Amino acid sequence: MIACCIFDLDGVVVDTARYHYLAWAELARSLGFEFTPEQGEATRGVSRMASLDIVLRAGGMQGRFSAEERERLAARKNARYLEYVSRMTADEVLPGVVRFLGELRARGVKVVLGSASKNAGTILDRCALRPLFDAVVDGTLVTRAKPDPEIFVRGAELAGVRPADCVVFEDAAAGIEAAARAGMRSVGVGGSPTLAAATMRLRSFEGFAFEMLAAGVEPRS
Ligand code: B16
Ligand code: MG
Repeated sequence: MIACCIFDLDGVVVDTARYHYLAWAELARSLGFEFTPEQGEATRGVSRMASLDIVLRAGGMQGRFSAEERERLAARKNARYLEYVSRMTADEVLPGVVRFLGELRARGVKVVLGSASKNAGTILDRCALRPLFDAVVDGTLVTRAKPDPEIFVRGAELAGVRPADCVVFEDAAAGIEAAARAGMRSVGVGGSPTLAAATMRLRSFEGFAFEMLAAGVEPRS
């Protein structure tokens, strides 16, 4: 039975990865090196401080900064990121998402957000998505990042649903692993080859319906 669907935010509901990338690339440039889009892929689904480590490693600058300096660098990136987020609109919600979330709720399936981002609430409000969710678990509520299952376990608790009755939608391999460790099924969204371990795979929510999820039918694309 499927009683609850838990959605990652970046890469599943909205494409904020490009804003994360732009903000990290600007920070890298200010430190004197280029951070390429390919290198940016490794920050997908990864926490803010772990992403900073990826950026600094790409510039050969790991170990150069104190804990305080690292906090300041991350805060600078986040301020820039929030400038991009403040210009987001509901048009940036990925295709088919709003319809699918509405379909779930009409069937009495709980809809929960499970994102590593500390800015998830701001993004939901910018994109007028908050009323579509029964519960929100974000980076401000958990201490352990994916692939730890904490985010999803907390989401199931808030929804009052057993992990075995939850399905997680994720675009990052760490999130698919977190779902498995939480005892949940998973849907890998977006077509990355790193999502092979997911229970099923989906390119986009366009044309995707609850019956297909319940039957485990992957859309042809
Ligand atoms: P913040 P998700 C993740 O969102 C992003 O994919 C990742 O790039 C980012 O570093 C992380 O959130 C933390 O975000 O700096 O806003 O707290 O995919 O878990 O929704
Ligand atoms: Mg994601």
